[in-house]
Amino acid sequence: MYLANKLIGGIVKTISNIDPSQFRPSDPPPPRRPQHLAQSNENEEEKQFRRVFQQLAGDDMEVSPNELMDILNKVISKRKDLKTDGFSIESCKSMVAVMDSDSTGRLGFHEFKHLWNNIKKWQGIYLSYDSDHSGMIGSDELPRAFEAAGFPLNEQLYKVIIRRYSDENGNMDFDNFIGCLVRLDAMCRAFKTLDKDNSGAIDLDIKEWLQLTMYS
Ligand SMILES: [Ca+2]
Ligand SMILES: [Ca+2]
Ligand SMILES: [Ca+2]
Repeated sequence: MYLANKLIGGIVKTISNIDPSQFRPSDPPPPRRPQHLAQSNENEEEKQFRRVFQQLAGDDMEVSPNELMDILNKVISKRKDLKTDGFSIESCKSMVAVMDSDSTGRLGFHEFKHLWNNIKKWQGIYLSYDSDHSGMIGSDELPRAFEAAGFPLNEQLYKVIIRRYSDENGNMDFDNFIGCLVRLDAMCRAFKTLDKDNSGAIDLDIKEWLQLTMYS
């Protein structure tokens, strides 16, 4: 714990104030489109992705948290440049929950594609901000990685994130990094939607608050 505190104290970049207008959450997952309409407008890349998706999703044509966990763990087990102890079912449930725009409890093609593209984007950031090539994002690498992902936070919030998502040495592995960003991204997007006048503050009653926090 002493070591972790020392490392956390070593974060160099400090932004004194958080400005939500600087957050760049990803676009919301698209609403469900009629299948025939969606398919006829697809380009070659989308068609190819759809074929892969059909194999992954099985007969119901939707990806469940368990299927998502299998896919992600299969893909990352082949990578030697990023450390991970594997995606847990809890983190996959949370990822499905925040991407499930039509509330089926699973990810349809467009929801899955949206999540997949975000994971690809964040994987690129993970690799380029792992400056010492340790395969993990250390507490000194974290602020710039999160800033690059569109979330310039302050020192206090980085500490909270490190306590929640990093190990006792202040290192965040790949599945924790993705799990954290999926959640942060969803919360910031929800905030922006609720902050209609862009004041940087929102007014919630208990029901809205619980909906927002229990959702992810
Ligand atoms: Ca992990
Ligand atoms: Ca769905
Ligand atoms: Ca590193």
